[in-house]
Amino acid sequence: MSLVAEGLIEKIDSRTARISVVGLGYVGLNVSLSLASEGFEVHGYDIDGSRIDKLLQGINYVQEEDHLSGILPLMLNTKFFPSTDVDNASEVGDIIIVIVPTAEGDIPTLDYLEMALDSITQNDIRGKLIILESTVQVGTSDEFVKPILERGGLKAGTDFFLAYSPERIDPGNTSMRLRNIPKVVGGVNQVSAEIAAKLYEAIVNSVVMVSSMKTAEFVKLMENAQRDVNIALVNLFAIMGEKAGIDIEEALFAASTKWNFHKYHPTCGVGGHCLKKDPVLLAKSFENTGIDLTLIESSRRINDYMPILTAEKAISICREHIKRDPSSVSFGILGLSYKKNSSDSRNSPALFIIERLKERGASDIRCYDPHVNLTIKQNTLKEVLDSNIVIQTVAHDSFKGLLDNYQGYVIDGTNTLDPSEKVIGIGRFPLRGAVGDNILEDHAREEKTAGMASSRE
Ligand code: SAJ
Repeated sequence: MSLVAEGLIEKIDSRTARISVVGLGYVGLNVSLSLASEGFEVHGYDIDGSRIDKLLQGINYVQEEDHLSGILPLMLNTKFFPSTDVDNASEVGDIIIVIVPTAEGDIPTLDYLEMALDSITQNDIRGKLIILESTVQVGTSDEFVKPILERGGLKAGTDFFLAYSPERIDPGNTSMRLRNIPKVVGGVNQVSAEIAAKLYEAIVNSVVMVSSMKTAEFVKLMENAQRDVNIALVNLFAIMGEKAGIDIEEALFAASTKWNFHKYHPTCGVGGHCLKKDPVLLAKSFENTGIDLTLIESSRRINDYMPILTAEKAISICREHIKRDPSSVSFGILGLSYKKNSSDSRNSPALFIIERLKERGASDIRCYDPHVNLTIKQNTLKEVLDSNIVIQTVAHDSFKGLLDNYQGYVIDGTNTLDPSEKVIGIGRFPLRGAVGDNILEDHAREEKTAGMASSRE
């Protein structure tokens, strides 16, 4: 190992290495404050001045990561120094971690990454370690990042060190924090990976080194593509159940008694930032290779269809049961975020359901979600419960029991309510007694187990 590399390792061991983190979203802020809490001097950079202003006032703007609110004031201006002056990142830091967005909405873009790299190359990066955490197509670190950093004639792996380590933070997941989520790390060469691993060992319980940056990039995209495809498969099972008059939750409950059946739940849609984008990035990584990517692409189509299917259930209730045109029926949307107990509304199924209802003539659509401060106008809970049809799109803990006395029709986009003549789920039918009761307990037990399993990691 070169003297320079040994010097960096020593600085990490002695906590004298100065760290620059470029990009202070929920991941960058988590990484910055974790490193600062471990004694490193961390300079956090973001081009968004309002974020820096908030941080300088000790305000944590990441609602889901409220545990950071207690840490920020303790670290501010002692170990954590927020700034908008990104061009300074590589002047100040021995190690620069780049965690900037790689999508505009759902559209992949490297514009922010290029801006960050242009700032980093304003200064001499010799002897420094640069780590990319943002989710990117396979090959981006080698074919996009490395050439930009080598522009001045430097050689990655010897003049400076370069690694890739995918972020895995799940905002709001209190049982899985940065420390207990294994961190995958790949380097442009072995020594780069070793230095990056040494840094992460200070803030995570386990580091998983892989043999290259593209392997680490591939791991991240695999994780989310696998999840998206599995959710699509269970949604397909639910659509089959609708056709055959088979209750999907009863069938899933029975199937999951097989030792290696992995259970997912059909819902009104797959929202969020990760699962919409990452499978697309994986497919784009292998387009023009001749590989048949239909599985990934058709899974996205199935998951994108679920909000349509949910909205159409409400439309058919208007026609077949209420016997009124959708334009003269009121719809209540219970839930605007994309997953349980989250305030994040990115790609929420609710938004696509509302869009479809409007396309089908609905005009009286009322929304309520106390977790979400969306720009779209929200109504009161009472107004939603006064609707002719309620569509529950997410199973917030705070929604438990809200519909117990509701007399109208319910479309249960969460499959957590007991189905009946007036409570229509996704691939659900009124059940015989026993199995129905077990299913709800099963949901709760499964979520608890999942939480416990992950906290054991
Ligand atoms: N969903 C279903 N059925 C399921 C599971 C999820 O319809 O069986 C829906 C959810 O309702 C939500 C969407 O899919 O709308 C995404 O849910 P998610 O639990 O995958 O949550 P995300 O999108 O926040 O995924 C993140 C990812 N984390 C990172 O990329 C670092 C993902 O890899 C994690 O597996 C996931 O959190 C998690 O496990 O919580």
